[in-house]
Amino acid sequence: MALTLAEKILKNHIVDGELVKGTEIGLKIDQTLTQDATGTMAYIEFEAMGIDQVRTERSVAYIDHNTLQSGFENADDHRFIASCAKKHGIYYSRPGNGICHQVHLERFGVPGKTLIGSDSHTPTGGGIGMLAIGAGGLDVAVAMGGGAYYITCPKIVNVELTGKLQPWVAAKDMILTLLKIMSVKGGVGKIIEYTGEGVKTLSVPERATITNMGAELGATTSIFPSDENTLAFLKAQGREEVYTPLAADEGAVYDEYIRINLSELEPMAACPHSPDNVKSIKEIGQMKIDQVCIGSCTNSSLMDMLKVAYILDGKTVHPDVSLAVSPGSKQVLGMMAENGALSKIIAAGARVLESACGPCIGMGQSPNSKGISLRTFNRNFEGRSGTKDGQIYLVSPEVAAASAVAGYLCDPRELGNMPEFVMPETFTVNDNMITLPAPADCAKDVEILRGPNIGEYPRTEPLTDTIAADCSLKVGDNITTDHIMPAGAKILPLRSNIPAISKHCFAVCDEKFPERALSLGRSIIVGGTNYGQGSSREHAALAPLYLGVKAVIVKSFARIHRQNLINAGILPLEFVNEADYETIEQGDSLVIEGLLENIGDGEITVKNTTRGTSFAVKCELSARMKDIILCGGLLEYTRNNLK
Ligand code: MIC
Ligand code: SF4
Repeated sequence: MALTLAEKILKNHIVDGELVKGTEIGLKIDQTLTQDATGTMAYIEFEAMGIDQVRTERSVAYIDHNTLQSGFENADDHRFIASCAKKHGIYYSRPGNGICHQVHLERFGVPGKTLIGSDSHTPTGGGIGMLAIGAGGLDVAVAMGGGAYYITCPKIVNVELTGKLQPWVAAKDMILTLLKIMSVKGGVGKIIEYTGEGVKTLSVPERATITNMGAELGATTSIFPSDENTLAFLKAQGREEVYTPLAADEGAVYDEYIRINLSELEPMAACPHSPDNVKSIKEIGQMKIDQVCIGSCTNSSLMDMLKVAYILDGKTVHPDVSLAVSPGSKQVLGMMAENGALSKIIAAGARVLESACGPCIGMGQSPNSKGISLRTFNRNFEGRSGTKDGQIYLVSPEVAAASAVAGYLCDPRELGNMPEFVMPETFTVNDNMITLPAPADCAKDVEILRGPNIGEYPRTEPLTDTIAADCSLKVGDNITTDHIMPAGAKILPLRSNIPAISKHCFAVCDEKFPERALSLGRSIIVGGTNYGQGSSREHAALAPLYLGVKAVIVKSFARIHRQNLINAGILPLEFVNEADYETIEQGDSLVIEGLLENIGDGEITVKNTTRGTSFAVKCELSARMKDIILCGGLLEYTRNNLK
């Protein structure tokens, strides 16, 4: 039977279940990555599992998120992760070496392999034909220990690309266009697979921009074939030996088809506060801007930076605009220094930042009040920039640089002819910021360096047959993990300390929530559709767990967050009739009975004793997930199964 590329890789890695869409499958994971904001928890969890050495082909720990060291916390976390990496057989990418996804693509990714990462943008690896999936820290810890990673066998959407991007129109405009078509929930339960004549017109960095932002569609992952462009990229990285050509079989059948003609695309922007609120630059018009930020794992490759340098060359950033540039990796920054691009960017007045996530995760560069900020990033959720009323627009590097000079949102096609930007035949390779782990026979002597801010995994309990608790919070549709567990420079240093970070849970929606939940002891959250979209941060489940949340009842969930709730032993319940959402008010007392018998496939009745009403919810779980929930979460489940 003719297979799609994603199906081929799934088939090569399936260790549990069968390739039947909608059923749960377990995959063998070849590579893992962690970053520092999710990494400390992942290593605390790995330690709790009691495994000495990772059992993957390659596991890498990156430091890229929490690089602003305004207290001891982040530096302690970096030291902790470095020592765990050394002890357990993990490569360690030091702070300054770059953003995990950019560096992983450059130095470690292998076409046809599986990768899971404790970061939702792990699908960036799909740019070189990897099956790369974002997951919670605990799932990554289990995979590091050699355990399978479980997903619902996804539908496969074929995006057929034809034509070629016109001058000054970018890969970013393609993925923004797809977001406009599919929305932030259009990809849930799906893999997006790119095919067609247009594919070969896109370089690996361009493909990686597209697979990176596939995360915003809610997709399980996105993937491009591995072809001569992949070979050229790997060769330029001195890694051609890992290349294998990969593509879908002729006649492969997909679940959905979308066609995009690259030649017809134009510069686009995602308007506040959602990546799918996409309009063309023309439609938005000449809007005055306050800030421009160029970088992030979506758009910080050397190619992106060369374009920015070309646009800024000989110009000055507009006096009313602050321009920040963060190249994606030490390799990118180093090569920009070598080829003169960096000095052009500096001369124009850009504020050059270290190679890290930086402003993308609110680590500095928050815009002014009501400030309009153009960013080449992937998320513009409310408050994520660190300024509550900041107005964030997501654009291509071309739009960003041209607008930084103009002082208003402008179409880069106004710049006239575009020179051909070519990827260098060789990248400058210097892996001196990647520390190798200790040899396995010396590993037991490596001491784990734990700072005082590094806590423990919160206590979990086995599921009880009845949950009687009040609704401590009712929220609407498309709640992001940035609402549930905000990030930013002030809160991120608390990622290793669940009691402390829990004080900020839902701060964007309701600052009183943590206090209220704690005083209730146990409670239930009610939400709308696509609840938990965005980041993979398991803190969005661990903080509610610590605050006593026993169940979350919503219209629908985002994939990674639902899994994180299950992993934390919190019941993910969905309304059978969405209209019942309207019958509940915050503060209502709810009683859920018969759980032990009915979770898995049955309908469960929830009584609202405040209003004297009742409604049905469902909790579809595979047998394995049911066992996880019954024993109080994945950590307990893994411990039990290791015995
Ligand atoms: C993000 O972009 O939201 C993050 C920060 O990279 C997260 C991970 C985290 O919260 O640490 C993600 O995308 O998973
Ligand atoms: Fe870092 Fe932003 Fe990418 Fe998340 S989206 S990994 S914060 S650069």
